[in-house]
Amino acid sequence: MRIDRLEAVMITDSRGKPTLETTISANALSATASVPSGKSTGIHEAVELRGPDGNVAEAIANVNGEIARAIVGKRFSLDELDAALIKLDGTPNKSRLGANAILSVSIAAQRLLAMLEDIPLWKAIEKRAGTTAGAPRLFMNVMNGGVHADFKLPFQEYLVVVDGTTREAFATAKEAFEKLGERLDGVPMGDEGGYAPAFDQLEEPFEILAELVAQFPHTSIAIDAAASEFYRDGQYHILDASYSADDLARIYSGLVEKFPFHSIEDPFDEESAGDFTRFTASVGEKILVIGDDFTVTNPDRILKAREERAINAVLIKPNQIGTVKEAIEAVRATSAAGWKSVASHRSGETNDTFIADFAYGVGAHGIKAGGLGQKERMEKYYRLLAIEREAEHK
Ligand code: 2PG
Ligand code: MG
Repeated sequence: MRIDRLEAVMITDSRGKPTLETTISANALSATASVPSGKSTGIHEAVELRGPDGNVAEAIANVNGEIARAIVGKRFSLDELDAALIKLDGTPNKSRLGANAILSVSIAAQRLLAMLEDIPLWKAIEKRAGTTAGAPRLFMNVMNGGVHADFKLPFQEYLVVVDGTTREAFATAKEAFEKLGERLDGVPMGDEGGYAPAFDQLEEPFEILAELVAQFPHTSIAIDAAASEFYRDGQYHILDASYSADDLARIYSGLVEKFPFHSIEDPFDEESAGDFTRFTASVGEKILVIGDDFTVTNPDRILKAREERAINAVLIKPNQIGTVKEAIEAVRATSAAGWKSVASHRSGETNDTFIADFAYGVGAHGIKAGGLGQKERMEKYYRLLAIEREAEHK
């Protein structure tokens, strides 16, 4: 496609923080994309360009200036465009132009090409990635803790995992979410649209979740520990106590024995590969051990994790790496290791639903799109439901 126009503007995300929305045009058609923002970010993530007060003025100026000058009026395939953006930035972590600036262009272009080809976005992603599309399991974050809720709960996310068609899975997840709401009446919402209760016993949220999922078929539970956030001076700090990695592994193993677990994400600090490896060797037959901050959607880091046999599933967040091309490569590296991919939103979200099309298009094992208490999260579920209808009528 030959790009005719490119323009970024500032919008605000679900936390009220600024982010960018970029519109790209070709052949009298336009597509828009906006990018999310994480709070528990991995240290090896691509760099989100922000000013000291969190503004994205420079990232917007980079899209409207340098990037527009480099791509408007020229013809690109999607992979050529992403490669050109990576080259133009010239840094290993996209710190010069900003991964937020680059990703907004990369996603908008992917969306525009699907429009030009008159196919659904998920279909265009399936074609580009060479994958088999299909409905992801829903990993719905029903209780928010960690940095997403002032550590009222020690782990960052307590999720209900539901298998099945999106229609069935969403109906189940919604009913479970509402049931939990009756129990946690009056409890505030956390960053990802789930409940943010405070319990002082580690097992209490798991007892509630186990009781909840026992009422529904095809359900299990999961956590994102986001352990880097409570790791200091070689110790893991949970509910006023501190634990070594071995102690923490024993805690997780005890929970996995007792409750119907599907997965644990980032069980240890992002730099503690050896602890991941030992833990995966001991529980990897039973549950998924998912890397997020540990792998940061980076194909090289996924390859390294494969050599170390550190995990057996990978969280895929396009904004951790900065282009759709590299996010697809991360999915490929994950599959090549024989591992599962779970596509994920960020804790600061917009109404953009790209991640739903991405998850469906690459046939991801699951998707994390948050709780039902926030519009930005609901949009992803509505899009998944629409995709399923599109796929049925093709
Ligand atoms: C995570 C994410 C998304 P954040 O850790 O998996 O749920 O949180 O966007 O804050 O990194
Ligand atoms: Mg995570």
